[in-house]
Amino acid sequence: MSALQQQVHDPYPTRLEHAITPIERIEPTVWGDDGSGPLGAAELNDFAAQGYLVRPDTVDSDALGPLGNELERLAAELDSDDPRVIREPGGSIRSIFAPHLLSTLVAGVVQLDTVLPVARQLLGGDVYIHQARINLMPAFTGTGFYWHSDFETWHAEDGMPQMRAVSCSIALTENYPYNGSLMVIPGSHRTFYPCVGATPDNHHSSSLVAQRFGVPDQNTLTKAVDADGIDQFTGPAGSALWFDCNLLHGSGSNITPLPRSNVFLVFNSVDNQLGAPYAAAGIRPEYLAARRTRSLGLPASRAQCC
Ligand code: 6CS
Ligand code: FE
Repeated sequence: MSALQQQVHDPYPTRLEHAITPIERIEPTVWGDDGSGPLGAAELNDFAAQGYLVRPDTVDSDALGPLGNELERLAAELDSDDPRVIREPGGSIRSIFAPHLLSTLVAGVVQLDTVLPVARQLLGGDVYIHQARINLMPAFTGTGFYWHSDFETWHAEDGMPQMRAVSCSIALTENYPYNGSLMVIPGSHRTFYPCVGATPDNHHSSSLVAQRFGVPDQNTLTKAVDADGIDQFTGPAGSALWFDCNLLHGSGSNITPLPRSNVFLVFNSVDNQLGAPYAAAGIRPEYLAARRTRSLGLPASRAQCC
């Protein structure tokens, strides 16, 4: 164990030498209640049970054009060797990280009444952006994302202590069943699946294109799917998928002429700040795992004036 790694008891051990029994989730999935935000009791219960929730009309149709243009601007302006730009094996852009710091339009999406209040309600209070990215899943060349739990990576490599983070994936283009849309295993967020294999040094230089460490084995995935099946997030541009940090998800490749561009906003509770990695030798760059954080506070519409 490197000097950086946590010396404290690790409730979610992973990146091990050999397989161990899956671990029942310790934390609640929903931290707020139906009086603390826009989600009603039925939606909160759904999210707690399934680990995800689809919310149509999260971004207005009149904002989608400018956001699409912004994506093209970022893709054109960022240097080809900018580490925040992740490329597909064939060279097309796969992801752009930290778009909320590069674009005021994307930063504005964070503050929408259909976004920030939902994150605050699910996480039970003040939140900040742990990570944001645009996954472009480009036409013909978009390669998939193998099954994984984001929390497994954020715990092992970023030192995220608890399962108290949530992702909001907003479709910027239509998400069809056939253009690489996100698949989830409903209910899988209630179990932590420790993975075998030590984290390679500088792992993110490969994992963001094809993740081979920190992924569940095929036996685990088969059992999870046998038990709970697979759901898929599809819908028009402007729709949002909220999913728990520990929900198993993945996506297939896109061989269609139809890009599946989604912006992913990852909210973390201010009470769940990153520490030393639990299973990695060093910390990851700020654009992957924010450590210089600032609470987003209340939504602009609720901020007390004067
Ligand atoms: O390593 C990460 O943080 C990223 N990797 C994946 C496969 N999903 C979450 C996140 O974008
Ligand atoms: Fe992921």
